[in-house]
Amino acid sequence: MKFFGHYLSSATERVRIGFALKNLSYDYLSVREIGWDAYEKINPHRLVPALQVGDALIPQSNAILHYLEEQFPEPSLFPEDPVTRAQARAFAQHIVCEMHAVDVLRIRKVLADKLNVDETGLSDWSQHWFADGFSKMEQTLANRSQPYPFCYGEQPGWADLHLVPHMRKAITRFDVDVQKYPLTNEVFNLCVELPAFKKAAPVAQSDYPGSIENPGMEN
Ligand SMILES: N[C@@H](CCC(=O)N[C@@H](CS)C(=O)NCC(=O)O)C(=O)O
Repeated sequence: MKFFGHYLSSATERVRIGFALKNLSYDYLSVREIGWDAYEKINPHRLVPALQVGDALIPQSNAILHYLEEQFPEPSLFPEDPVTRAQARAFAQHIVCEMHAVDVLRIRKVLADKLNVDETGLSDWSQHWFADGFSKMEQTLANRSQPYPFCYGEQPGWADLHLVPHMRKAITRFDVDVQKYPLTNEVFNLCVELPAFKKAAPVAQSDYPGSIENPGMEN
Protein backbone atom coordinates (compact mmCIF):
# COMPACT_ATOMS: atom_id res chain seq x y z
CA MET A 1 0.00 0.00 0.00
CA LYS A 2 1.30 3.45 -0.96
CA PHE A 3 0.27 6.14 1.49
CA PHE A 4 0.50 9.79 0.45
CA GLY A 5 0.74 12.32 3.25
CA HIS A 6 2.54 15.20 4.90
CA TYR A 7 4.29 15.05 8.26
CA LEU A 8 2.31 18.02 9.64
CA SER A 9 -1.12 17.15 8.28
CA SER A 10 -3.52 16.21 11.05
CA ALA A 11 -5.70 14.24 8.61
CA THR A 12 -2.60 12.24 7.60
CA GLU A 13 -1.69 11.71 11.24
CA ARG A 14 -5.12 10.17 11.96
CA VAL A 15 -4.42 7.45 9.41
CA ARG A 16 -0.82 6.97 10.59
CA ILE A 17 -2.21 6.27 14.07
CA GLY A 18 -4.72 3.83 12.54
CA PHE A 19 -1.88 2.01 10.73
CA ALA A 20 0.16 1.89 13.94
CA LEU A 21 -2.70 0.68 16.16
CA LYS A 22 -3.30 -2.11 13.66
CA ASN A 23 0.41 -2.77 13.32
CA LEU A 24 0.31 -2.39 9.53
CA SER A 25 3.19 -1.33 7.33
CA TYR A 26 2.98 0.90 4.25
CA ASP A 27 5.12 2.85 1.81
CA TYR A 28 5.02 6.49 2.84
CA LEU A 29 5.20 9.07 0.05
CA SER A 30 5.44 12.64 1.24
CA VAL A 31 3.84 15.44 -0.71
CA ARG A 32 6.69 17.65 0.59
CA GLU A 33 9.02 15.52 -1.49
CA ILE A 34 6.78 14.80 -4.49
CA GLY A 35 5.52 18.41 -4.72
CA TRP A 36 1.87 19.51 -4.65
CA ASP A 37 1.59 19.95 -8.44
CA ALA A 38 2.80 16.42 -9.11
CA TYR A 39 0.54 15.13 -6.35
CA GLU A 40 -2.48 16.83 -7.93
CA LYS A 41 -2.04 14.52 -10.93
CA ILE A 42 -2.39 11.57 -8.54
CA ASN A 43 -5.16 13.06 -6.37
CA PRO A 44 -7.10 15.80 -8.20
CA HIS A 45 -8.55 16.97 -4.86
CA ARG A 46 -5.00 18.08 -3.92
CA LEU A 47 -5.55 17.07 -0.31
CA VAL A 48 -3.62 14.66 1.88
CA PRO A 49 -3.88 11.88 2.83
CA ALA A 50 -4.62 9.35 0.08
CA LEU A 51 -4.03 5.63 -0.07
CA GLN A 52 -3.16 3.77 -3.25
CA VAL A 53 -4.23 0.14 -3.37
CA GLY A 54 -3.14 -1.44 -6.64
CA ASP A 55 -4.24 1.04 -9.29
CA ALA A 56 -7.01 2.52 -7.15
CA LEU A 57 -6.69 5.71 -5.14
CA ILE A 58 -8.66 6.22 -1.92
CA PRO A 59 -8.76 9.87 -0.80
CA GLN A 60 -10.20 11.16 2.52
CA SER A 61 -8.85 9.98 5.88
CA ASN A 62 -12.25 8.66 6.96
CA ALA A 63 -12.61 6.44 3.87
CA ILE A 64 -9.02 5.17 4.28
CA LEU A 65 -9.56 4.34 7.95
CA HIS A 66 -12.79 2.48 7.15
CA TYR A 67 -10.96 0.56 4.43
CA LEU A 68 -8.24 -0.45 6.91
CA GLU A 69 -10.86 -1.46 9.47
CA GLU A 70 -12.67 -3.65 6.92
CA GLN A 71 -9.55 -5.24 5.46
CA PHE A 72 -7.70 -5.67 8.75
CA PRO A 73 -10.45 -5.99 11.38
CA GLU A 74 -8.17 -6.98 14.28
CA PRO A 75 -7.59 -5.14 16.50
CA SER A 76 -10.74 -3.14 15.86
CA LEU A 77 -10.65 0.62 16.19
CA PHE A 78 -14.24 0.62 17.41
CA PRO A 79 -15.92 -0.12 20.74
CA GLU A 80 -18.08 -3.27 20.73
CA ASP A 81 -21.29 -1.75 22.02
CA PRO A 82 -23.27 -0.26 19.07
CA VAL A 83 -24.28 2.92 20.91
CA THR A 84 -20.76 3.57 22.18
CA ARG A 85 -19.46 2.82 18.68
CA ALA A 86 -21.84 5.42 17.24
CA GLN A 87 -20.71 7.90 19.88
CA ALA A 88 -17.06 7.31 18.94
CA ARG A 89 -17.96 7.99 15.30
CA ALA A 90 -19.86 11.14 16.27
CA PHE A 91 -16.90 12.38 18.34
CA ALA A 92 -14.60 11.91 15.36
CA GLN A 93 -17.07 13.49 12.96
CA HIS A 94 -17.27 16.55 15.21
CA ILE A 95 -13.51 17.04 14.82
CA VAL A 96 -13.46 16.36 11.08
CA CYS A 97 -16.51 18.40 10.05
CA GLU A 98 -17.09 21.03 12.71
CA MET A 99 -13.48 21.86 13.55
CA HIS A 100 -10.89 20.77 10.98
CA ALA A 101 -12.98 21.69 7.91
CA VAL A 102 -13.44 25.30 8.98
CA ASP A 103 -9.85 25.93 10.00
CA VAL A 104 -7.70 24.03 7.52
CA LEU A 105 -5.03 25.87 5.53
CA ARG A 106 -7.09 26.45 2.38
CA ILE A 107 -9.83 28.17 4.43
CA ARG A 108 -7.32 30.45 6.16
CA LYS A 109 -5.75 31.20 2.77
CA VAL A 110 -9.09 32.37 1.33
CA LEU A 111 -9.68 34.49 4.42
CA ALA A 112 -6.23 36.07 4.06
CA ASP A 113 -5.83 36.31 0.29
CA LYS A 114 -9.37 36.93 -0.95
CA LEU A 115 -11.12 38.54 1.98
CA ASN A 116 -8.08 40.49 3.23
CA VAL A 117 -8.37 39.21 6.79
CA ASP A 118 -5.25 40.29 8.70
CA GLU A 119 -3.14 38.30 11.20
CA THR A 120 -5.35 39.30 14.15
CA GLY A 121 -8.49 38.32 12.27
CA LEU A 122 -6.99 34.97 11.26
CA SER A 123 -5.97 34.25 14.82
CA ASP A 124 -9.45 35.22 16.11
CA TRP A 125 -10.99 32.87 13.55
CA SER A 126 -8.82 29.91 14.59
CA GLN A 127 -9.18 30.56 18.32
CA HIS A 128 -12.96 30.86 17.97
CA TRP A 129 -13.30 27.44 16.32
CA PHE A 130 -10.83 25.74 18.66
CA ALA A 131 -12.70 27.10 21.71
CA ASP A 132 -16.09 26.20 20.26
CA GLY A 133 -14.99 22.69 19.27
CA PHE A 134 -12.97 21.80 22.37
CA SER A 135 -15.62 23.03 24.81
CA LYS A 136 -18.23 20.83 23.07
CA MET A 137 -15.81 17.90 23.10
CA GLU A 138 -15.19 18.38 26.82
CA GLN A 139 -18.94 18.37 27.47
CA THR A 140 -19.33 15.21 25.38
CA LEU A 141 -16.64 13.41 27.40
CA ALA A 142 -18.22 14.59 30.67
CA ASN A 143 -21.55 13.06 29.54
CA ARG A 144 -20.14 9.58 28.78
CA SER A 145 -21.85 6.63 30.44
CA GLN A 146 -18.51 5.59 32.01
CA PRO A 147 -15.29 7.48 32.80
CA TYR A 148 -13.12 5.50 30.35
CA PRO A 149 -9.38 6.27 30.33
CA PHE A 150 -9.55 6.82 26.56
CA CYS A 151 -12.44 8.54 24.78
CA TYR A 152 -14.69 5.50 24.53
CA GLY A 153 -12.91 2.54 26.04
CA GLU A 154 -10.04 0.92 27.87
CA GLN A 155 -7.99 0.99 24.65
CA PRO A 156 -7.42 3.88 22.24
CA GLY A 157 -9.42 3.80 19.01
CA TRP A 158 -11.45 5.75 16.47
CA ALA A 159 -12.25 8.80 18.61
CA ASP A 160 -8.75 9.05 20.09
CA LEU A 161 -6.97 8.88 16.74
CA HIS A 162 -9.04 11.88 15.65
CA LEU A 163 -8.57 13.77 18.90
CA VAL A 164 -4.79 13.59 19.19
CA PRO A 165 -3.73 15.18 15.86
CA HIS A 166 -6.21 18.02 16.25
CA MET A 167 -5.22 18.73 19.83
CA ARG A 168 -1.53 18.49 18.94
CA LYS A 169 -2.09 21.06 16.18
CA ALA A 170 -3.96 23.34 18.61
CA ILE A 171 -1.19 23.18 21.23
CA THR A 172 1.95 23.28 19.10
CA ARG A 173 0.87 25.59 16.29
CA PHE A 174 -1.95 27.74 17.66
CA ASP A 175 -0.98 28.05 21.32
CA VAL A 176 -4.43 26.97 22.54
CA ASP A 177 -4.68 26.69 26.33
CA VAL A 178 -5.95 23.12 26.57
CA GLN A 179 -5.85 23.12 30.40
CA LYS A 180 -9.38 24.53 30.08
CA TYR A 181 -10.49 21.12 28.83
CA PRO A 182 -9.24 18.73 31.53
CA LEU A 183 -10.97 15.53 30.40
CA THR A 184 -9.93 16.00 26.78
CA ASN A 185 -6.41 16.92 27.85
CA GLU A 186 -6.19 13.82 30.05
CA VAL A 187 -7.00 11.52 27.11
CA PHE A 188 -4.50 13.40 24.93
CA ASN A 189 -1.72 13.06 27.52
CA LEU A 190 -2.40 9.35 27.93
CA CYS A 191 -2.40 8.71 24.18
CA VAL A 192 0.77 10.61 23.28
CA GLU A 193 2.85 8.39 25.56
CA LEU A 194 1.80 5.23 23.69
CA PRO A 195 4.12 3.75 21.02
CA ALA A 196 1.48 3.87 18.23
CA PHE A 197 0.89 7.58 18.77
CA LYS A 198 4.62 8.31 19.07
CA LYS A 199 5.27 6.48 15.80
CA ALA A 200 2.58 8.55 14.06
CA ALA A 201 3.67 11.94 15.44
CA PRO A 202 4.86 14.64 12.99
CA VAL A 203 8.39 14.70 14.44
CA ALA A 204 8.81 10.95 13.84
CA GLN A 205 8.15 11.17 10.09
CA SER A 206 10.79 10.87 7.37
CA ASP A 207 9.66 14.22 5.86
CA TYR A 208 9.89 16.17 9.15
CA PRO A 209 12.30 19.00 8.32
CA GLY A 210 13.65 19.41 11.88
CA SER A 211 11.40 22.29 12.88
CA ILE A 212 8.08 23.80 11.87
CA GLU A 213 9.00 27.00 10.09
CA ASN A 214 5.61 28.63 9.57
CA PRO A 215 3.26 26.88 11.97
CA GLY A 216 0.14 28.94 11.17
CA MET A 217 0.32 28.56 7.42
CA GLU A 218 1.48 24.99 6.91
CA ASN A 219 -1.35 22.58 6.29
N1 LIG B 1 -11.57 15.74 4.91
C1 LIG B 1 -10.23 15.51 4.44
C2 LIG B 1 -9.39 16.71 4.77
C3 LIG B 1 -8.05 16.63 4.10
C4 LIG B 1 -7.28 17.91 4.31
O1 LIG B 1 -7.85 19.00 4.44
N2 LIG B 1 -5.96 17.76 4.36
C5 LIG B 1 -5.14 18.93 4.54
C6 LIG B 1 -3.97 18.60 5.44
S1 LIG B 1 -4.53 18.23 7.08
C7 LIG B 1 -4.61 19.38 3.21
O2 LIG B 1 -4.34 18.59 2.33
N3 LIG B 1 -4.47 20.69 3.08
C8 LIG B 1 -4.07 21.33 1.89
C9 LIG B 1 -4.88 22.55 1.65
O3 LIG B 1 -5.71 22.88 2.48
O4 LIG B 1 -4.68 23.15 0.61
C10 LIG B 1 -9.66 14.23 5.10
O5 LIG B 1 -10.09 13.92 6.20
O6 LIG B 1 -8.83 13.56 4.50
